Amino acid sequence: MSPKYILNYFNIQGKAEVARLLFYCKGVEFTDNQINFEDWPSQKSDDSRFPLGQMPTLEVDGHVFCQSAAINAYLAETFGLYGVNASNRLTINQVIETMNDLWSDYYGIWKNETFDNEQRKAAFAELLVKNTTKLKLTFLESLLKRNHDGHGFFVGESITLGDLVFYHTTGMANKSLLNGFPLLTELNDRVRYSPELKSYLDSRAHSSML
Ligand SMILES: N[C@@H](CCC(=O)N[C@@H](CS)C(=O)NCC(=O)O)C(=O)O
Repeated sequence: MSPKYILNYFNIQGKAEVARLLFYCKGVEFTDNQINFEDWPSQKSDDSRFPLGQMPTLEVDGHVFCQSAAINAYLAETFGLYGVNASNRLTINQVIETMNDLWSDYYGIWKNETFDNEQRKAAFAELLVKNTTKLKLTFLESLLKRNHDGHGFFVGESITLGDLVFYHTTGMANKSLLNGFPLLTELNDRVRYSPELKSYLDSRAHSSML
């Protein structure tokens, strides 16, 4: 029998969305406990559910776990969505780390309070054409190309954690991030319209960020 899973997070995509995608991808039942920002202060100090005073947390049959990357890796491994060997996991982890680096550049601009709207727009535009951004995307496309010449997923025959992190992170960033990278663009669509995720993504209501 499948354990009883409860995923606690704000009602945004943020740091819990990859875990949600893992559940939907595998069709595993879970409680998606979305907490409003207004309700959070009164719950934050409940250390039986939030040992670090933060979310996401995952409850598995009443046992509580923190840290989104650890939760994602655990669910992916449990659901068979973390590749079939160390070499697959090496590829998946390279995807995850590269997306983390890309995202931290992007998020750094987003949360820079010294920028007004025009300056923020200009900084995003600059980031999109920066050599270091292109280098990361070129690297990801080269990883993708090693499997089915880039017309499938990062590893194996179906979606894994690497594809989900890629899809989720590019979805939070500007669409034009992938301009000039046709294989990565196709991968995004492959995940978006996959039979496993299509109906969830069609009806997804919570926004990507604050
Ligand atoms: N390293 C943690 C960071 C968790 C984190 O920063 N959570 C934020 C939301 S994304 C949070 O709970 N903020 C509310 C608070 O700290 O009171 C993870 O990846 O899970």
